[in-house]
Amino acid sequence: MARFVNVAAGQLGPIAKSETRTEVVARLMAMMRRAHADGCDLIVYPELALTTFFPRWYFEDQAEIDEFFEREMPGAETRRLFDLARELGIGFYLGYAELTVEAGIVRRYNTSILVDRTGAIVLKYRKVHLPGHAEHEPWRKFQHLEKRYFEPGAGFGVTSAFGGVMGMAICNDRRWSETYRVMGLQGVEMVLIGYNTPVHNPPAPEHDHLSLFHNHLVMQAGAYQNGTFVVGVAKAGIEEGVEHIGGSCIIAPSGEIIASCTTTGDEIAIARCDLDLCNSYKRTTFNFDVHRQPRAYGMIVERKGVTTMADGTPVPPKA
Ligand code: CDT
Repeated sequence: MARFVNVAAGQLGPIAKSETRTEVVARLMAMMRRAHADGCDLIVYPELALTTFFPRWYFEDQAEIDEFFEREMPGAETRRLFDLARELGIGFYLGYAELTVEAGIVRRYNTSILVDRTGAIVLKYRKVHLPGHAEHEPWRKFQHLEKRYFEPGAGFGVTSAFGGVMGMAICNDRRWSETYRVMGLQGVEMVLIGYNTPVHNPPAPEHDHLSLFHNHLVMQAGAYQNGTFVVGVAKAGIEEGVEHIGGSCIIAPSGEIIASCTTTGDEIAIARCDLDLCNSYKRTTFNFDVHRQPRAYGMIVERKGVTTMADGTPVPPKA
């Protein structure tokens, strides 16, 4: 029997620093209603979808930073989203900043959750690849302080939901082939990814004109090489003076983009995904059990990175 998931990429336009959680949740709910009216089973929202992308600023006051974090999920403002999901019978992926206390220690993560049609959280993921830098770098036009404000998560789990095997990643994770492969080895059939990607990369401005190309390149490769759907969803547009790419899209296991957003505002793009399309890739070209050679890949986990350039000079630590 065919297994279809009707999925919506729920792209957000910019969120101002002054915008309240209540206002943002109202935007998310409006998109959820639209996705449901269009017959969707699941809507995917961006990374850090409840606030502006605050790691662009250096804050000294921890209390000011913690204003951007959720202490419970659902919390007072987000409960309405869960209630609507349950009422409509639609699931969602939501990215947010998570503050939690583990064994008496405060921990902060860049997190996403997958919520099923009953409003239950069925999977939680904490961003592994935190980009940017940890120290104040005022020379930049804007900063990227994820390494200061979050700690990395532990890994990439998957779960059975929506009739298939679902996995999650967050923004910078999508640039790393390991992200998809670890989930591919667990049989993932749909990888959900929210992102906030500035067009301008201060340490490498020569890449700026390629930012949309790279966005699609990495997600299309991840989909094809692992025989999985990928749903990539942006917070787009000019947010607090910083331009972010859109380019939200749904990618088939063939690597082809089958639906995409065309604006940089609040917009949904929808695709009817036949999860059984994954099988022809997983059973042939990317039949891991038949073709992979783990003996040859030891360095992937043994070595973290290259410390010396081809000419013998140290790799400069640019973030
Ligand atoms: N949010 C996030 O992870 N953004 C990064 C910007 C890095 S600049 C190349 C991203 O990978 O899109």
